[in-house]
Amino acid sequence: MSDIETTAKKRALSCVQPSGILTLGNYLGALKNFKAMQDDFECIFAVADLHAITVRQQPAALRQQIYSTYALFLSIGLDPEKSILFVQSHVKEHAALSWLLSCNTQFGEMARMTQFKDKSAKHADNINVGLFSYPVLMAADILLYKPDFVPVGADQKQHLEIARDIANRFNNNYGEVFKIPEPYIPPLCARVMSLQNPEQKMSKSDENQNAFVSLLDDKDTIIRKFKRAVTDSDNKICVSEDKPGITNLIGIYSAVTGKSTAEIEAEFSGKGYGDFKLAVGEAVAEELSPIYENYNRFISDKAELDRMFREGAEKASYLANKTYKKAMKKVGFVL
Ligand code: AQP
Repeated sequence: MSDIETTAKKRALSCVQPSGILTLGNYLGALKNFKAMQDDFECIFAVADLHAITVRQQPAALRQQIYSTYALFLSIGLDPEKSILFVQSHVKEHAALSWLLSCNTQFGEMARMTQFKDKSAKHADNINVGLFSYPVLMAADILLYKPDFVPVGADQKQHLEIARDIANRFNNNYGEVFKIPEPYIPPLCARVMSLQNPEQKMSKSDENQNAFVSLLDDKDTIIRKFKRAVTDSDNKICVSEDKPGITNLIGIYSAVTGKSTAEIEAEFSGKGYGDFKLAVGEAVAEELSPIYENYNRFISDKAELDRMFREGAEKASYLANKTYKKAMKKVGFVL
């Protein structure tokens, strides 16, 4: 039996797509919390590579991004001794369970998903069936591991809801197989917006490199990107609905320094945007610099990463296979 099955801690699971180099948004909205969660939960973290191909990827770049996402997991402090860290495509049950669940999901449910609408508008030349049904694969990712909790940002609530709906329907039709997971909103969950369009979230696949800070940007690049961040022209540093750019920068500064909004507004009272942007850039660069150093160490040893991939996949497969087999049997397949 794997260690994870023998403890009384609640289980949490989360996946990150290797659809680019992870950003400050992924870090402040997800990874930083994952690190903290490892002590309180039995954690399972996956590099969701199957999801990445809903948008066209260059094969060489995808391969590199799978390694780099996993190396970034390790670099921020996710620990394969404490948590299961694995690559989704290495565990065949994800795609397999997704088929069973697809046959228990309604077309109309998928058509309502806002992410499908957003992504199909962005990639009008490639509105593929995978993009449409990707929440079903996400439901499989979750339900295979019977987690108690799934950490979610505001943008992902709808996907967890659909996973819960699908699980309930399956359990009602065939008998109890899946645990119904609850959302977990981490205490310090920041939503980071694009530096070029603060009405949109920061995304690693944004075509404008200045819109996001990558976890592998060097100090000068980080400071330059913050200098160029789109703001308004009234030069007052405060949180306000009509100042989305400055509000976003205050949120970022608060997340990396731990200072409250009121403290930040007081610190920069009477100062200009130039000073503030530089301070945000420097604080972010300082927060990310150890990650960058760790990353260089992990990424330079691919053989060790391959070994960790295998070990993670073995632990994940043990759990996934049990759930998958149970679901297959309930549906009537002969195993
Ligand atoms: N801007 C963000 N602010 C806060 N949290 C964010 N997350 C992503 N962007 C932000 C959180 O990061 C985790 C992993 O997300 P993902 O990479 O699997 O998918 P995503 O949300 O679609 O991220 P991207 O960067 O926007 O990817 P692309 O560009 O490929 O679509 C999730 O917990 C997410 O909430």
